[in-house]
Amino acid sequence: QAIAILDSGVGGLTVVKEVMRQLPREKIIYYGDTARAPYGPRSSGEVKMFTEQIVDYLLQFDPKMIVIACNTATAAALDDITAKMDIPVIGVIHPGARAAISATKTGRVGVIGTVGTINSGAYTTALKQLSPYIEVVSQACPALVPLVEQGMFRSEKCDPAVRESLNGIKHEPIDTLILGCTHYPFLVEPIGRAMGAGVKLISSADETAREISTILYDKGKLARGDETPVHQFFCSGDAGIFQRIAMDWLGEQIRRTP
Ligand code: DGN
Repeated sequence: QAIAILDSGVGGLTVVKEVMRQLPREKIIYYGDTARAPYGPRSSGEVKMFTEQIVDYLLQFDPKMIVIACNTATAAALDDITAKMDIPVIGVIHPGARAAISATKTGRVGVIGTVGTINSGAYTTALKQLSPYIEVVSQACPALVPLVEQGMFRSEKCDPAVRESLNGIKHEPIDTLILGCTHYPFLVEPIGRAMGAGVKLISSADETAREISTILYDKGKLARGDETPVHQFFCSGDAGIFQRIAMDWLGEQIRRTP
């Protein structure tokens, strides 16, 4: 049985990469809704509907758990989907919040994400549940996801756009910044250059992969055996650009099937 992972586009591949590293025996089935990305500016009702459609699609593969590797979809749909399913379903917001709490020394944490994620207040809620006195500043950065979906994340041309997006939060006295959108780890270098060395950047991917491992271990469902799994990737938009980005990011050959 596979782990099903979904996102609005290629962003969830940042979680896939970490799952492949931490759990190399696990088979992954990924769905990127590239035709309908970005989810960030959409209403939470619409994002919830899209997320439910993708989950329904993925259920045909009888996965052992579902990972909503999209912060916007986690904020809009995680609770409702979890309530309906009899397999474990996790999102990326709690893992990201946990990782930030363990990283911050000053208790001042920044969050960047899509308009949907930031407006939902989901990170502030998750952070304050874990540590009530934490100070949180957040900022939506809607210009960043399109750079990644267009495959432009390796280019230094990103720097001005990234710097401009971070202009507000850059002047806040934070020591930790949560990359609260699974697309942003693609831009970790330009984001690091824009924020400067004093700010730790937190991606939810590591902690999400650890949570997957813990859940599967507790359920006795970790993959055993020595076979290298064959992963499957689906996207709703242009398969060529998805394939190029996925091969670049994951460093693996991905073959297209009709
Ligand atoms: N990768 C998604 C997230 O983590 O919120 C959203 C990207 C988007 O669709 N704007």
